[in-house]
Amino acid sequence: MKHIALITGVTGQDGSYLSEFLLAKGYEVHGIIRRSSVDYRERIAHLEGTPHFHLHYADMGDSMSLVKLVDLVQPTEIYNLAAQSHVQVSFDAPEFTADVDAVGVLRILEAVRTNHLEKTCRIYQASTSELYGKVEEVPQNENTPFHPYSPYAVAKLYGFWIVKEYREAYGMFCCSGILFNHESERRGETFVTRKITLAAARIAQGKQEKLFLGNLDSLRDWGYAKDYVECMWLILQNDKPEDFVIATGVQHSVREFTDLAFRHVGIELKFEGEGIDEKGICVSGPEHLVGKALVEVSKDFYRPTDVVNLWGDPTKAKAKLGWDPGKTSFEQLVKLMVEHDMGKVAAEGAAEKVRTNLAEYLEKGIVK
Ligand code: NAP
Ligand code: F7E
Repeated sequence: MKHIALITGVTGQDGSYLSEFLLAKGYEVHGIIRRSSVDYRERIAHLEGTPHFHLHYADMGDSMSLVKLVDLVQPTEIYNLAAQSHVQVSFDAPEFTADVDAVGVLRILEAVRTNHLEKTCRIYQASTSELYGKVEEVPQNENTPFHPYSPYAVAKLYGFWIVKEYREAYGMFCCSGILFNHESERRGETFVTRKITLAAARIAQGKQEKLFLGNLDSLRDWGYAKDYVECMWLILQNDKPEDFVIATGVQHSVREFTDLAFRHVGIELKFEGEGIDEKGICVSGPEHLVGKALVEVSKDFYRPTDVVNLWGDPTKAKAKLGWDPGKTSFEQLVKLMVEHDMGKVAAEGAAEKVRTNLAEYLEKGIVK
């Protein structure tokens, strides 16, 4: 049988890695892109023009475009990764987030039903550890109760339940991967890990003075995105449609991530003070930085409600899918991201001004 995948969110971090993974497996891969005033498809630029990789305009807010595309492509697998995926932004744009992250899932399911593909097309839904939100149990597994704690999480909860409903009502092979945070050198630059690794690289190279962060105590289970896309595929190859928690089973704080990232660029920090007054002071490193506060806390990066204790239990994925949650360690992840960003910052050259502006906007909290 010919394997044909349709990926929504193909231009995102996960979409780009998943495309590479499926192409290497011999799939024909189709991705959805949206029209934008700047043609910015950095993460998949290297794939464009390769055989079996096709891009189509559509939008998660436009049912008709999805119905027509599913008819054209006749996918055997759909990976629904498209989302407004930034939790803090979901407080500023809750209605858009609900439309794309909640109703968008329904639109994909209905596009499959409208084209009578419910018995031949398997669907993966990008669900999230944010469903656990104000956590009721640590660590979290497939049986932990949900307590969503942001407009993003509430929208994703609808996505989770509508997938379950269509599985039971229509016998469709549709499943949710409840993925904990996964990062990479392709991670969006306003998520905390990438913001830290880029800032550490810029500070080390004299291109940024300070890094402003929000809640340093927040705890996350961070994995490597490249390892996680394999699991999305494994979930669809399982004998029966089931939901899975995907996580490393190891937890660290934002402060620990920051400390380690700065160590990799040769800067040792000592954290002093509490809450909004906490600062990361350089205690060893380049002479001109020693004694300076390189990390400070800004209330601009605090959320109205924040999820602070995520820690996943990947036992089921390990046992049933044979997936290895320990493939890339936390230390390896931080190292590979920092090394990548040291190279990127060094190469910025002509683009430096634009990047510095973004760094400045991030510092001032204009861009979150
Ligand atoms: P990402 O880098 O932010 O990518 C999101 C993708 O969705 C982009 O391709 C974006 O397109 C697309 N998109 C947004 N709105 C759209 C719309 N209206 N129509 C069509 N496409 C739209 O996210 P990611 O980190 O790869 O995450 C992939 C999925 O997993 C998301 O659903 C996210 O919520 C979920 N998730 C992520 C994590 C994580 O830690 N990364 C954990 C759990 C779940 P543009 O490029 O045009 O903006
Ligand atoms: O925040 C804290 C922040 O924005 C992580 C998405 O992929 O993973 C991601 O959502 C933690 C939070 O990711 C800053 O308050 C401190 O507690 O990197 P983040 P997220 O909110 O966990 C889940 C699983 C998804 O599903 C989402 O799509 O870090 N934090 N200071 C900060 N966060 C940001 N962004 N910026 C800061 O300055």
